[in-house]
Amino acid sequence: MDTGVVAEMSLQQQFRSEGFFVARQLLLPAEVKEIGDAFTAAAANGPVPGLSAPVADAGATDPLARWPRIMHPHRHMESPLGPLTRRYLFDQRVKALLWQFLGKEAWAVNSMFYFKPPGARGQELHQDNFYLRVRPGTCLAAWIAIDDCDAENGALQVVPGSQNMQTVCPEKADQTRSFTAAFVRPPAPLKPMVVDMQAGDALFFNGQIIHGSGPNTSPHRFRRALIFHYIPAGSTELGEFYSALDFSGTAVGGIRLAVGGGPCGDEFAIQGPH
Ligand SMILES: O=C(O)CCC(=O)C(=O)O
Repeated sequence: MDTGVVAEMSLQQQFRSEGFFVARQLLLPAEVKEIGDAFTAAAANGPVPGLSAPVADAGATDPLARWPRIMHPHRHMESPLGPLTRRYLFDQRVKALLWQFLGKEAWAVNSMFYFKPPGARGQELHQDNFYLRVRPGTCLAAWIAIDDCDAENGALQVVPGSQNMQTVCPEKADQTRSFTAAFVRPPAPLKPMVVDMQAGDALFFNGQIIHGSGPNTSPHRFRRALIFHYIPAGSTELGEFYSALDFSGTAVGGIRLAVGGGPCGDEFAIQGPH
């Protein structure tokens, strides 16, 4: 067996056993800058009509009222953000890693951009497949850091050991710390771990692992991230709000609508099905 095959097998085994993997410097600095500049310019005058998802409970002084997340930019080919997002959603480097993690092709189902400005609330611990409802198996996220991130500016956290948990019904989150309402309490003795990342790093994680982020407590630093969700090719069920594209950008038909899906992370004033 040649060493390349050994390396690939160990990456798949590592992802399957740990449920997450950080691909350091997956994107080049110029690519990160292009993405960050494009989304920031699009929102230069405030939320982008049709793309930004207003945070329902954000008062006028909440930084998320000014910088809400952008949902599904890949669907908006009328905006410069559409083609740009698709370029990275279907990027060959991402595709190659997904193939190694899944052992098969992936289909893309979601894209989001988070600005997370200074003072913004985070997104409490949750499991993605609670929202995406993929069957059989689960979904997979690619979370690409557009700024360096750490505990101060609200980096992503994962709970090692939770990667094979069933999807559980969440408790209520602390609304002063999280703009989304669900909280999945890690079972003892598991604890969240902050994943320090540099701009251009990509964190891949499965849809069962508990993850989320704390508030951005930094006075000046944004914590921007481009986030994609994928499902294994051949998935037969997917929640509402999502639709699948293969890596050529062609819509995949025949996937049943799962019961109880919704946007990833219901907000406080929008009550989800649970
Ligand atoms: O970026 C964040 O703060 C949270 C993102 C997240 O949890 C997700 O995309 O599922």
